[in-house]
Amino acid sequence: MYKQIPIINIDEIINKAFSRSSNIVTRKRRSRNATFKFKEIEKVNMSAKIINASLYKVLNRFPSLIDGDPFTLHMLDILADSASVRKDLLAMRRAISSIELTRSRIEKRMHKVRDTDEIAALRSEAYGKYSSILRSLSQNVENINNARQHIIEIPPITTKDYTVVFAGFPNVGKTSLLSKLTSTKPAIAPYPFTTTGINMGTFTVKYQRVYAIDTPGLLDRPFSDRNEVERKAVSAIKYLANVLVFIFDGSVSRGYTIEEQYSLLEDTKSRLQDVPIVLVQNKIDMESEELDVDCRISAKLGTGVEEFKAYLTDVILKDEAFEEYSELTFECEEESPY
Ligand SMILES: Nc1nc2c(ncn2[C@@H]2O[C@H](COP(=O)(O)OP(=O)(O)O)[C@@H](O)[C@H]2O)c(=O)[nH]1
Ligand SMILES: [Mg+2]
Repeated sequence: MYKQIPIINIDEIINKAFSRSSNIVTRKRRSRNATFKFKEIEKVNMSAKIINASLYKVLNRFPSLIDGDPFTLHMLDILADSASVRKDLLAMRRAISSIELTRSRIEKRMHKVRDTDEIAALRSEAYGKYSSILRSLSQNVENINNARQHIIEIPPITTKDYTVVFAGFPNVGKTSLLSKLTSTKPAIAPYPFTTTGINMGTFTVKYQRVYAIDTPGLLDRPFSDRNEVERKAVSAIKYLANVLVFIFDGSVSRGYTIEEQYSLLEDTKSRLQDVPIVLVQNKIDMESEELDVDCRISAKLGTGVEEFKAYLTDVILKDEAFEEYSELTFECEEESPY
């Protein structure tokens, strides 16, 4: 989602601005001096325009640090020093204003001058000032480029997306069930804290897109066993989760005791905001202990999967947050039926 943020290269911006503006053509017939003056003024204007457009391209594609998405901002806070990124972006805005101010002042002076040498000198003064304004940004640019590296790793999902989060110990069948639930093959989205990324699929409830995510290595372990980075990664998921699907394995082959699994459930619940929870017992095709849950399934054989989908859909439809979300997205559905 943020991949379109360009990498800033000051030399490139300067070269582009000055070389393109040197190709100005004019068809209007003027005296030689007037043509010269016209072109020099155009160079001053056009190069400023090119420079500022390049800077705006970065600013506009950066997540807004004022009213941006809470999940994205939380991620940015974890991954980079967002307070300093804010300052760097502000410095860029100031540079844009300085360039524009310089341009308008020098343009005015150029209009008053006739002597071609003086005009050329003013044009070169403008170029010099533009360059030095840009060069004074070099530290900010370096910081912004570094922050960009982190930002492009943020999964393309936001707080506004209604999201079902899968949790449970490793091997209980989270990924198996996720792929049964979603209409599209789950994609692996990058998640900077895990080497594996997160599994992300979508399905539809009442014409609305719902995301389902499985976070390998994160919501599958007691919180106390997690390192600092993983804790932060979990804290970011809090902003996404609308429903928690917790999967138990009660089969004889289970790697964890039932008590451990309930304790992980409590642990996971306490890390998320107050969201509806669906308890699922998987692997009932194997000899297993019957647990007190909402759905008993075999993701492998498909037993109970349709019932699980119906149950989950019902939970989602009863969720006030989903109603609000539907109202929010109703007008901006991407796929038009026409
Ligand atoms: N017998 C049986 N095996 C299952 C079932 N669901 C998943 N598995 C197997 O359990 C293993 C772990 O499943 P996976 O979905 O990767 O678990 P995750 O680690 O929680 O994502 C895989 O070998 C699956 O084939 C089930 O309902 N019955
Ligand atoms: Mg998995």
